[in-house]
Amino acid sequence: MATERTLVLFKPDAVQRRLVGELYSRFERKGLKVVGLKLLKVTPELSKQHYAEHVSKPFYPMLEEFITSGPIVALCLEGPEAVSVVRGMMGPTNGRAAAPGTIRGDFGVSRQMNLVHGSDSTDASAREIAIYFKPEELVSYEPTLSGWVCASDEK
Ligand code: IDP
Ligand code: MG
Repeated sequence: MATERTLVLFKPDAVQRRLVGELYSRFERKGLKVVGLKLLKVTPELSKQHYAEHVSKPFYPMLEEFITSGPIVALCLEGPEAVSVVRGMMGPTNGRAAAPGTIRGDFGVSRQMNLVHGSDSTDASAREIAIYFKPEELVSYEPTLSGWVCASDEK
């Protein structure tokens, strides 16, 4: 089992709707370790870097307008298979199609304003974490409760 790091963003809609505490709490309760955390505003340049795969798509101008429209919270989360665990907690892109119990299913009805970003592969997470965090901004530590989160052969 691989311990992975993944990039999570609470998008401007999550911050403006005052859902940051709620969303942070979900990842905390899941047992994922927060190793990086910051509040920032995404610039158009940063948006193009992050969403490089989408820049040429018809929806990109609206996506850039949205993601740069207010502060976001960026997190680097760590845990066993963290990339797919987080994607599962988020639900599919469109909040209208996302199942109850997922973040997008519980809090949203939009395809664009879907509250969270999560890396979709370990290649993507490595690239995206480096966009949002300097190496020294990521904190290594052993949480006191880690022995109660999963067995030693799952770490
Ligand atoms: P994901 O966030 O579930 O990985 P992607 O397809 O990578 O979804 O799209 C990135 C983001 O772009 C989505 O989270 C959403 O905010 C926005 N987006 C995706 N598809 C559309 C669309 O068809 N119209 C408007 N916005 C979209
Ligand atoms: Mg994506």
